[in-house]
Amino acid sequence: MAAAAIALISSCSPEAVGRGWMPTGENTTDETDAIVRLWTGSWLAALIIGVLVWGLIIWCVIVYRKRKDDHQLPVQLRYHLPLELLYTFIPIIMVGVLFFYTVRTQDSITEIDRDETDLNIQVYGRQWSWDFNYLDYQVWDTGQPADLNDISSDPDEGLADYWSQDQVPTLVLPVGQTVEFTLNSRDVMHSFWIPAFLYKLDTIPGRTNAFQVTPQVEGTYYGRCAELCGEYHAYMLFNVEVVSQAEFEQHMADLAAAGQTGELGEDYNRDVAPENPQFGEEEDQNG
Ligand SMILES: [Cu+2]
Repeated sequence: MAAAAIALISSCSPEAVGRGWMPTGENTTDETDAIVRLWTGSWLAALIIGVLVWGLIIWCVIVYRKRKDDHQLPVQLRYHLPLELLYTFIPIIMVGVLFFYTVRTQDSITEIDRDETDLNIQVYGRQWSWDFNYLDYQVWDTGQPADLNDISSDPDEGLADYWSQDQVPTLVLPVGQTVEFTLNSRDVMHSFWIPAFLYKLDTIPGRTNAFQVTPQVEGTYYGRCAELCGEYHAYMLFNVEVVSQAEFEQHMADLAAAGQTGELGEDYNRDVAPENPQFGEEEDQNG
C-alpha cells in the first residue's frame, strides 16, 4: 500500500490531476481538450456518487447495527414500490447524463467539415505495417512488416530487433493544418491510434472510415495499431512527426525525390493481389 501511495502521490501534479492522468500534458490537437473534459467530468461524477454510496453504506452499518438485548428482526421490506422506483430511475438518470455528454463530445469529434480540410491523407492498415498516401502531393510512404526471421521470439527483444531494423514508417503532419484522414485496410481489421491525440479509429476491409483533426503542438509521437490483428500486431508501429509547414513541404519534396510518387492504391489489397509476396504469404494468419 505504501508503494502504491508513493506512486499515486508522485504523479499527483495539479496538471496531471486536472487532465485525469491522460497521456499528454498539452492539447496536442484541437480535440484533446474536449476529450479530457469528458474524461475528467465522468471521473468526477463517478467519484461524487461513489463517496455518497460509500457514506450511506457506512452510515447504515453504524446506525442500524445490532444492539445489546435486541433480539428481534428489524422490519422486513418487500415489494417496496418507492424504493424500487428509486433504484431503477436514479441509475437510468446517471447513465443518461454520461450518455448525453459522451454523444455530444463524440459528435463534435467525428464531425467532418470538408471546407476546412487543408490536407488529405489516406491510411492503409495491413498485416503488419502501414501505408500513407499524401493525396494532395501525390507521394506516399510505407513501412515494412517486421522481418520475422530476424526477430527474437522473446517479446522485449523482438521489439528491440524490430526497431533496430528501422522499418517503422513515419507520418509527417504540418502543425496547425486540418488533416482529413481516410482509413482503409488491406486485409483484416486494424485500428489507427495516435495515443497522444487521444483518439483512434478502426480500419476495416471493404469500408472507408474518416476523421478530421488539427495537430496543434510540434513534436514526435508514437502511433500504434489498437486492434489485435494477428501474430505480429505488437510490431505494427508508426511514428508521427508534427512539424512546421516548411519542414512538411521539404518532407513531401524528399518523398517525391525518392521516387515515391503516386498512390499505394487498392492493388496492394490482399484480395486483389494474393500473389504479391509482401501481402500474400500470411494468408492463413488472419487475426
Ligand atoms: Cu493491426
